Amino acid sequence: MRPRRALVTLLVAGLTAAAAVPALAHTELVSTGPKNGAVVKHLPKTIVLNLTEAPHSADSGTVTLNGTDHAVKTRLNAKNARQVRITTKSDQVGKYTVKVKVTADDGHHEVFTWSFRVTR
Ligand SMILES: [Cu+2]
Repeated sequence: MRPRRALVTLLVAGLTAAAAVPALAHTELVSTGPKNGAVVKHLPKTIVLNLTEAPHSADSGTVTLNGTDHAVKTRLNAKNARQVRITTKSDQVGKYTVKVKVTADDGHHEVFTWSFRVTR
């Protein structure tokens, strides 16, 4: 009987430790606007990235077309800290690649990349 009691104690300790982890969270991708692979008629004035957890900071964002960055400003949405917003300039046709760097609450640097196309 003694070994079994020891095992149960270890399991309870393990569960308690695991439950404490999400306080400082890594963040994961929920969705982007436009979506990866989307075809749209105009470069949106604002491009968004939605995450599972509010990051500590949105560090940079680029919206690249043929080597030129069309991003103006990258920041966290003041009304929704899980959303990164990138304002853009100079609507042109072509394939854009978006790259967003954030620092999660757990201190990890994370990079999200996707692309979409503008045709008309
Ligand atoms: Cu992490």
